[in-house]
Amino acid sequence: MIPIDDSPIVRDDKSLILAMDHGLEHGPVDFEAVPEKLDPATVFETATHDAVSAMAVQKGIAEGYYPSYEDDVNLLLKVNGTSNLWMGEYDSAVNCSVDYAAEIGADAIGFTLYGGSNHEVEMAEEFRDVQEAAREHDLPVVMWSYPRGQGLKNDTKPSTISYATRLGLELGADIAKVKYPGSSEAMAHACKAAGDMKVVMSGGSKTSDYEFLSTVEAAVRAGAKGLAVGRNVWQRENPTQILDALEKVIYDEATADAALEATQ
Ligand code: FBP
Repeated sequence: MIPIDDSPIVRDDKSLILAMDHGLEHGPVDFEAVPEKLDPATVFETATHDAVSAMAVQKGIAEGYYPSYEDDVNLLLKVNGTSNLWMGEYDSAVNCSVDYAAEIGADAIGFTLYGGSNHEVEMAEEFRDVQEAAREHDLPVVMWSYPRGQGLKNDTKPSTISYATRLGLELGADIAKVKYPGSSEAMAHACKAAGDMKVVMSGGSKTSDYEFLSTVEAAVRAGAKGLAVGRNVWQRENPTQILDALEKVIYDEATADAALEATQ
């Protein structure tokens, strides 16, 4: 098993994962304000920025577009995912095997676990297969750890986010991606609950430059090892500018103010 710090998706102990699985998870509606981004190649271009340590996509996008970017982008293949058309209890179909992900050049595997869903047991069993297959290929596993379901009214409650990071550690993820629990203290507890596993913050819907960068700053100060982000980067008019700022906040641990001043 390769230490996670030696993986190409980690740079100086941190990661910045650019996610673009939204066409599946949310549908084309996420691209309405930026219709040119419906072409996945435009987001792969963004992922060639030095700050981006991996791009997270589903199998079909990887097959079609990754071959043109394999020298410049590290591939995180998300092996499960479900559309917004599905109206049942939270669940996620396993759409790609780890063997096939490795064959098409994945540097890491991504998997969503909805702890608390009525389907948690099957999802955890699917994760077991994925995690063990990933170990055989020496591929790190990033868990989208999103507690959700009938019994969970608030999916960003501090105790829920600490439980989410702990689930990642207990089940053998290398990195858990969680939503920001609302304060630096709560994020610090969630990072502690993760033991030696890395925690990255989930981007969320698009906010102002300052609001977004200051939340990332608070998460990094609390011990998060970076960010997995989609809309807050590629829904912007100038994704390069926000990536320049994120590079400073994540890797240099600069403040949001300093990063904005240096990049705008
Ligand atoms: P964002 O930064 O745009 O929130 O993307 C991160 C991500 O985890 C994507 O990988 C995924 O498609 C989306 O969020 C799922 O968001 P949600 O389940 O909260 O609607």
